Amino acid sequence: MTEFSAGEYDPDFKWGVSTAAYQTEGSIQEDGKGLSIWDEFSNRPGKIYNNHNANQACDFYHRYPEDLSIIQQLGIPNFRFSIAWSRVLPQGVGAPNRAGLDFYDRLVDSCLEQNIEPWITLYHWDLPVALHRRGGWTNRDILNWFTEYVELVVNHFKDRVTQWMVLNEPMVFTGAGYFLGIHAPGKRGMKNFSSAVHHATLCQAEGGRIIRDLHSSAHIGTTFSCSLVEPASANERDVRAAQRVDALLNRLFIEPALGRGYPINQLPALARLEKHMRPGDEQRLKFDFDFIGLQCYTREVIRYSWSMPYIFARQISPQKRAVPTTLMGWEVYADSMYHILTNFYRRYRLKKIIITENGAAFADSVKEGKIDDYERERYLSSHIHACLRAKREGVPLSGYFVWTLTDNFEWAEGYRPTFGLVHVNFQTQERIIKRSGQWYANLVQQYLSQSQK
Ligand code: IFM
Repeated sequence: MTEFSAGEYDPDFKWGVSTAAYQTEGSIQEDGKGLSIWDEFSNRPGKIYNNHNANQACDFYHRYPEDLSIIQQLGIPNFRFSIAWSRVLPQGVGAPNRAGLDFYDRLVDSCLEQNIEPWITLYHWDLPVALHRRGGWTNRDILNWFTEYVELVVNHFKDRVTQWMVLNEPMVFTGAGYFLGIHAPGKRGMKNFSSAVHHATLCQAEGGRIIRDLHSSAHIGTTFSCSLVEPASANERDVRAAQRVDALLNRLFIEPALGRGYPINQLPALARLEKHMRPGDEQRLKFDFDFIGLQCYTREVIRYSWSMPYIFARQISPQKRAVPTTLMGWEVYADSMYHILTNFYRRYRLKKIIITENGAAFADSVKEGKIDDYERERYLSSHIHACLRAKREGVPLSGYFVWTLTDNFEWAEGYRPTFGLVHVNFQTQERIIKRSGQWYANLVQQYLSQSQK
């Protein structure tokens, strides 16, 4: 059981769990939903581990009452989920789908009835296919499409929802989806990547402005994937290589929002972004978010490599370094969380940070109806301690959300890596709370009851 130090308790600290629409909802064509790029991509042979897809996923579309009652039973006060753009606007723009909005109405209302605060992410990677056909993130018109979508959703929910996040991990959906082609929509190359990056960064700020204009009491954030990046040696070439990777993984999307522009000095290949800039864009990239969501899972150790185009750097894999890893092959290294928090704070003096995701995939086994996932419990405990250590040292950290509530569809990795606090049997859809789920519930209760004293 985690113990906190005296004086550690912050009554406003937000403990939560995070999920995303595509990874959990299923029902990809039910009640008028349009298809998303992920619906299409994951149903193409050879794209996903074992040809899994999320056509049914956790069936959250029908089973959300059960999942919310698990959240309530665990006493977790905050629930982060995303809206599937093509469920509410099947063509991406134009006529809204009443049944899609009804679903999220039921979800939000059930959260509120159970005293669970809903946190909405507007975009967690599931672009409507109809917009992809028109160029998707590579087409600057996405600014207008995104505006229409955000206005619809914010106007619809602003009477009930205060907590908003614009994008989830833009580095991942642009990098994996538009440069490497391993995520939807499977595009590759610098041209696709650089245009997607610039348009996503514009939408990130524009989304913030729209929420602010329509909903004066909203608490507005956006989320970034980030990892501690360290050079493999003190050799200058490795140090420089690590700086380039840091610019790509940790600086690319936050710095323009803060008014610093793209980190081109640190990573010269980003100069390609300038081709997409129009007059006034530098200003439009900025937005003063109320909080920054950081999502940190691991660290990267980097060495110089002449053969990697643009970045001239290569990761030394955790397997090669013989360090402990999760099922994703990511190093387990809790200090990464501490350093990310202190580095981001030192570098940018952010006014408020929330860890909007952290968690781990380990192999679980069900024995006599129980899952004793000690490794996940240790991972979460050490990372939460790293967070609280940074907070004690003055980092304005005001929340922590576990990724994720239930085992779910882990993108190109399918259902193999399980991150959930709750096990899902994907044949029967039966849920079992894991040991780590109960452990997290106890930790949250302990913290909340102490902070109310
Ligand atoms: O499952 C993902 C999530 O969608 C975004 N952040 C990282 C998680 C684990 O890979």
